[in-house]
Amino acid sequence: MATYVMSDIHGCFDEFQEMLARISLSGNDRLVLAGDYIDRGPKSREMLEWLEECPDNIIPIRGNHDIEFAEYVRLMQQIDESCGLMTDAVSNEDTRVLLETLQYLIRLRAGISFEYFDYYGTVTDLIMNRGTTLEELARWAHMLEGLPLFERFECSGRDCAVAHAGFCDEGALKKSKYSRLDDFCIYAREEVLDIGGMEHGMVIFGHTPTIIGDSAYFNSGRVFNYHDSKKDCVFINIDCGCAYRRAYPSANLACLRADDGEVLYLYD
Ligand SMILES: [Mn+2]
Repeated sequence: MATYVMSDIHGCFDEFQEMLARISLSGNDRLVLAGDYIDRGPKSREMLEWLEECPDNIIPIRGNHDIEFAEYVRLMQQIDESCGLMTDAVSNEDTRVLLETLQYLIRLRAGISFEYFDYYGTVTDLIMNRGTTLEELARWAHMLEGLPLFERFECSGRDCAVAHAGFCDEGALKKSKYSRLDDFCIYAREEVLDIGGMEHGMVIFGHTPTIIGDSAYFNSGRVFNYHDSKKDCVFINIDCGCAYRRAYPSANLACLRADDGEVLYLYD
């Protein structure tokens, strides 16, 4: 039995499927997905549909894009109610009207701060180009809101945590700018290396792609690995920026086997 970890698929559904085929995950293996399933790449819908149906040995956890998507859907539902639109949730036509109403309110700056609504255009694309209904959006929002923030397990003698952006002990959280562990797990950047981790631990995360030149995690689209000898904690950033491949040819999709640290890359 092996435990694999992937992160930041960001709508790169075909690449994800190809990696799944390559590792030929058996029923005894586990695959932990460290969040950010949607946005940027072309196939958010396929990714969401796959997540809904995925078997029990797949453990998806929550990323910032996933929770923000759910918030956009909740905002649409609020507008539906407060404007008395009576949207037929199974009608794409009605869902379009609801979206257009919300977009109109945003242009009017009608009292609510909406400016980041659908920042990546995924909700709009799903509705306008992929026939998506409010019912489907609400179902996906519910699913994403229910995902855990981290997965913790014992791995080759280490206390291992997989979380979207990083992980830290409750005690160390006070030293960060985040008041809740939830936010640290989803949004933290470079503070993960200073504040995060645990004694004899291993933190596997994504969120900051290793293709970004000025980041502490830069590693030319390869997995970033760091051992903090004081804490004896290993930090592994597996977000190799797959969804950025057009702009960054070194971007990649990585799959880590946590048991022995072996990394499989989609592109050589
Ligand atoms: Mn992220």
